[in-house]
Amino acid sequence: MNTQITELLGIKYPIIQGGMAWVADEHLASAVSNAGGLGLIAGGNAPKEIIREKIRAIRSLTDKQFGLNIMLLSPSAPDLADLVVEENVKIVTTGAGSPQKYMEKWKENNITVIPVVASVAQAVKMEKLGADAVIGEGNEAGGHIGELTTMTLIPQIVKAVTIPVIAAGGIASGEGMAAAFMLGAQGIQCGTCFLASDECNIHPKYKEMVVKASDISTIVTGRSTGHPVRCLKSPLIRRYIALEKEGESFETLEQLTTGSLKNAVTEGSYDEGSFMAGQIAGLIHNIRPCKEIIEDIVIRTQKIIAEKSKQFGGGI
Ligand code: TUI
Repeated sequence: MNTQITELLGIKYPIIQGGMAWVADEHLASAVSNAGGLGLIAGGNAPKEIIREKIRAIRSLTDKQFGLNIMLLSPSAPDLADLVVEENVKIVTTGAGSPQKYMEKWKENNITVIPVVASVAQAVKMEKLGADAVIGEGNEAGGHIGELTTMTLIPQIVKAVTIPVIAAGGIASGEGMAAAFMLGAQGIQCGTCFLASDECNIHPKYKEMVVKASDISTIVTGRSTGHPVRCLKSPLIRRYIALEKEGESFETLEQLTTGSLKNAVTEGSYDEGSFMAGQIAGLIHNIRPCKEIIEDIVIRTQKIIAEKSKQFGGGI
């Protein structure tokens, strides 16, 4: 399955693991990379030295390519931007903002930069700044999201830029990957399906919530504050939504969710956790090794593309 993304990144399958803060450590990232995808360590809000250790640790777990995801809203972002250069990390993805001020330094150091974007304007801006590819993330995704769906965002970005586009948001199967290719993407990024993997070190309660989720199990908080975040429904999230409807202040709402992602990941705290996950959680029913998750997606994609081209391919 060769595409511009497998070529660019030197990987077997064009499947990138999402940069999930608190979740994506060296164990998950190395499992994805060893299975032929691109694993990423998430910087999140972690201090530089903690991430340095994770980068050094992953090198003993895989000899394949891996990357670091930098969440640009984080106070650690400037430190982590330096760290990738210091530790010779060759691939960076960014989220939740523009990496403009780091681009020159990264490009000077031959780092492949792939920003996550949620609109055409952001994608065009990233191409101008020298990004090597962009990840277009639709609002089916978990965590911090934009306005558009994957179905509408991807073809519009593909039309507007010449760099390769990776589709994210709502993809966890061959059907989803095949659809992404049809929309013009050269690869996919998946987060939610890797939450339900053996190698993911989140609390078992979090995995159970993903596996038991249905199509309507997620909800978006923070639309009123301008920080929309998609999570599985839980007591904390219901409290948040109720307060948001009452017009509660930005500060109170922010305070309510401070530390809540950590609560979900490390404690599995049903009452106080933000269990970020995408709308595709309803399709995920088992906890499996990353290798099986990835190979299933690839084989299914190949099978259905072959079937559909037989069905629709000839006779025009
Ligand atoms: O970043 C994500 N998803 C995330 S980050 C995160 S940690 C967090 N926790 C609590 C509150 C907020 C964040 C959880 N999930 N996805 C990538 C993504 N990036 N989605 C949307 C964007 C984005 C948004 C605005 C990218 C760029 C942008 O603006 C660029 C510009 O030009 O200003």
